[in-house]
Amino acid sequence: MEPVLFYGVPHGCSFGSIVALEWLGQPYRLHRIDMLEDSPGFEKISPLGQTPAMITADGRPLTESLAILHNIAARGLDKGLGFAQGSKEFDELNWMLAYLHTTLHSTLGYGWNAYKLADDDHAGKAFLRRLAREKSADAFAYLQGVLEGRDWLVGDTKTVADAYFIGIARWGEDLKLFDIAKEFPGIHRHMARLEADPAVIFAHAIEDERQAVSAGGFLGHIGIDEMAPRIAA
Ligand SMILES: N[C@@H](CCC(=O)N[C@@H](CS)C(=O)NCC(=O)O)C(=O)O
Repeated sequence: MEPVLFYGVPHGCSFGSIVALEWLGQPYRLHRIDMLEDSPGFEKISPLGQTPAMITADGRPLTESLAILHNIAARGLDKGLGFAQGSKEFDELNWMLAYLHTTLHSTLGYGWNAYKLADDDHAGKAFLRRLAREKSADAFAYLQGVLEGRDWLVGDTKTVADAYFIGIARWGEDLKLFDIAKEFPGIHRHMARLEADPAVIFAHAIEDERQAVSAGGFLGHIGIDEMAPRIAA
């Protein structure tokens, strides 16, 4: 059976997994999780209630972006989405994914955490936003250096790292921390290249519930009850 990806709105990091699935071009379905609402039953697939989560083709729940992206990359070696484990290129891809998650995602995460504080905790919010700006400025600056003279984050083709990047780099402006075009033109250039990609246009349309044109793999959304028989015991 085709895998199912659970993606989160608004603007979850699961965006990258949707893009990667589109690049892969193999059949898949989606399930939408509104992160601002309760999602009964989702805890059976993602115990922490976080997206992305996947039900693999053989019915196993799989959480964590990096695990899901590596699952997709392993099925897309022929397309250059990932590399054979043990190769230099695989190490580079793994390094970049880890950097994007543990540094860029984490530092921007301080900004999201500011929204979890009480409305009147102005000092707490200001502290978290300052931390987010300072730390993620360093993270963006480093990444901009990596991108210098390159078209893609790793190797000579787009990989799952580029897919993950475009889902989280947008937070710099979502959180009103930066004017990316002015402050990080190299990051802006890479974002603009990816924003023109049909898979990224598709993922935006899915998040925004607009008409979405798939490269062919998307078989539609599926309800959580419909999935129950497909999940391995
Ligand atoms: N370590 C997880 C983190 C995923 C994560 O932070 N997901 C966010 C959206 S970007 C989420 O689901 N937030 C809702 C929540 O934590 O309740 C991963 O890399 O997949």
